[in-house]
Amino acid sequence: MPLLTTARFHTTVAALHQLPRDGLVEVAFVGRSNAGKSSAINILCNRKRLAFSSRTPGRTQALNYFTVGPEERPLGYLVDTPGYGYASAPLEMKKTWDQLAGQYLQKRPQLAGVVLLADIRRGLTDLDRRLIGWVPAGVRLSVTLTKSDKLSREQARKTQREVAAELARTRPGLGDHVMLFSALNRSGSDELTELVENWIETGLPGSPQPPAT
Ligand SMILES: Nc1nc2c(ncn2[C@@H]2O[C@H](COP(=O)(O)OP(=O)(O)O)[C@@H](O)[C@H]2O)c(=O)[nH]1
Ligand SMILES: [Mg+2]
Repeated sequence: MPLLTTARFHTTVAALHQLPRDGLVEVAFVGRSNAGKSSAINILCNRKRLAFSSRTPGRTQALNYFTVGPEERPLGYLVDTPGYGYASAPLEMKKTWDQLAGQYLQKRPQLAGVVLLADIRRGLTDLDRRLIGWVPAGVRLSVTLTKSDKLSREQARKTQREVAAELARTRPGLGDHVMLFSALNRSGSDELTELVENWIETGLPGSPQPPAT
């Protein structure tokens, strides 16, 4: 069975001390509120409402964990993070984001990779750039431009090239990892699935491979 289709809800983490302690690798999905994080997780896992597609952006201020892998031998977690950049979010909420998701991204040893999702119509924003700066050098990072169905193929490719060029200047190799994605028509979903599965299967960069069973 394809790895991500085994995904099931594990837990909601509202404070750092609640993070799982089992050491399984994690792949985090990050991005502005409304960028399409939950929709993308649902598509990758081939489930309609696994990650709740919230109609109230900025409301879900917690990390949501989904387990992947066989029931008896879980391989890792997908982590849906709270969106940032919700314009009318009270300051308290913004602080919570920095303390929880911000700290999580910067300090989590189990973090194997980060998928940053950005609405293709907006491109990268300063909040996205700030977040990219937080991802430690050893953690893999990929940028996915969501809602590609909203632009013509030509316009989408143009934005992809522009974002890639900017990222290539920011972080070595990152320009090669800009993908186009649509939860509406599923374009790009095979590519993103493959990437995330690969990150989970290969584990933490630099760590030994799990023994073959
Ligand atoms: N047209 C289109 N709409 C999308 C796509 N992905 C998400 N949306 C819509 O954008 C809104 C926010 O999506 P959601 O997944 O909840 O974003 P999140 O806040 O980042 O988790 C919802 O109304 C989705 O239906 C996409 O690929 N294409
Ligand atoms: Mg969401």
